[in-house]
Amino acid sequence: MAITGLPTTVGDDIVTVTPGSYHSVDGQAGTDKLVLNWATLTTDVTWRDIGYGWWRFEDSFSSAVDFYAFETFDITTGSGNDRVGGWGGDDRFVTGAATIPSVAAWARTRLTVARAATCGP
Ligand SMILES: [Ca+2]
Repeated sequence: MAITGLPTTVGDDIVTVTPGSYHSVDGQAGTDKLVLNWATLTTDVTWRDIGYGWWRFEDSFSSAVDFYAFETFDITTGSGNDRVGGWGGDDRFVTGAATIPSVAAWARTRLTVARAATCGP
């Protein structure tokens, strides 16, 4: 299944996304976690602000998720040159080659980088 954890509620939700599909999900109220199990991807995963409080993780090829009102992230990406982030919550990132923005903002982040990592703006 490409996405699990739906429908979201006003309580705490965990939504998990796997590769090969596009989804749009609103976490609603509560403390919600978005899980990306994208370890098999060989493409570059990025994230960006798409407006009105919505953000998107995508690989610009086969997989994307638009999300709103998620507080924490558990992100696993593949062998691409990925650039991902969160809000400084209790997140987990497992990447291949990674660029991790803003070191100071990551004091509470548990970071696991499988191979090369670069810290920068
Ligand atoms: Ca929720």
